[in-house]
Amino acid sequence: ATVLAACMFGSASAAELVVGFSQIGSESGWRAAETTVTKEQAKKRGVDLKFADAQQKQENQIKAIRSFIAQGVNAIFLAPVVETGWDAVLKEAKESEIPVILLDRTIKAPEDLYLTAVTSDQVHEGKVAGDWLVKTVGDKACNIVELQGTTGSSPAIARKKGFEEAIAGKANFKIVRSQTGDFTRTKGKEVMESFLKAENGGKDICALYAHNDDMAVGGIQAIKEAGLKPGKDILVVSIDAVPDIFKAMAAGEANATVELTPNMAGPAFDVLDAYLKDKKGPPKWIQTESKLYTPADDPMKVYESKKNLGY
Ligand code: GYE
Repeated sequence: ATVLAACMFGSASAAELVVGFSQIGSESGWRAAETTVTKEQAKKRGVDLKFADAQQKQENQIKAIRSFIAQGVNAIFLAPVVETGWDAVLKEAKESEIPVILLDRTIKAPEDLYLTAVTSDQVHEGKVAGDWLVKTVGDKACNIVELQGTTGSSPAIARKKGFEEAIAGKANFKIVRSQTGDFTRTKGKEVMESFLKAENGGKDICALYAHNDDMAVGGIQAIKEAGLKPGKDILVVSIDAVPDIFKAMAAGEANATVELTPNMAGPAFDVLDAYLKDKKGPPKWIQTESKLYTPADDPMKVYESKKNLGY
C-alpha cells in the first residue's frame, strides 16, 4: 500500500544511483584506504555501490565490468590494474550507455571509452622523489636500487619516468638495479633481499627508491636483516604517505614520501552527479594533489592524522 501510495502521489524517493566499482585488490595500505573511502563516500551520498575485488587480475576486472553491465548499473568506477587491454569491454559499456570513471590509474584507450580519470600526476610524484634525493645527496656518488610498481601499470611507468627525469644528466646518480615488487610489502622485501646480495651486501647501495611505501617498508625490513641501517646507510624514498611510512620515519628508518590522497571517489562521484544532470563531458583528467613529507614534518603527528583518511 505504501509503495502504491508513494507511486500514486509521486513521493517515492529518487531511484538510488547504482555504481559498480571494479577495484584492483588490496595489495597495499593505500589501496585498502581507497576502498574504505569509496564505500564511505557511497554511503554518505546514498549510492548503492556494487564492489568487486579482482585480486590484481585484469581478467577478473573485465568479468566484473561485464557483470555490472548485465546488472544495468548507472555508472562504473574502474581502478585499472594495467594500462592496456580495456578497449573491448569498455566498448560494451559504451554501447550500454554506462559511463566509466577511472580511479587512481590511467589506461591506453580511445578517450571516448571513459568519462574521465581521477588520478594524481604520477610522473610528477617520481620527479619529486628524485629531486629530493638529488638535493639530499648532492654530488656524492649514489648507486640507487628501484622497486617498481606492478608491471604495465600507469603508476609504475610514470613514477619511473619522473624519477629518471630528476637524475638525468647527473653522472653521480645511477640506478644499478630495478625490478617490480608489485606494490606489495612481501615482494618488496624479497626483491630488496636480492638487490642487497647482488650489491656487496648492500654496502654499495646509497638509496632505495620504491614506487610505493608498502614496498619500501618491505625493503626496510630486508636492509635491517642484512645488518644495515635503513634511513642512514641506505636512504629510503617512496610514494603514497601511508601511516606506516611515518612510523618508519619517526624511527629514523625512512627519509621521504610523496603523498597522494586515497580519496579519488569523492571527486569521481561529484563529476558523475554533474554528468548525469547535464550530460556534458567533464575534463578527461581530474588531477589530485601530491605533497612531499620528510622527518621534519613531525611524522607521528601525520601518522595520527591519517586515521580519519580511510587508513
Ligand atoms: O601508489 C599503490 C597501489 O595506483 C596510485 O597502486 C595507485 C598505486 C599506489 O598499489 O600503493
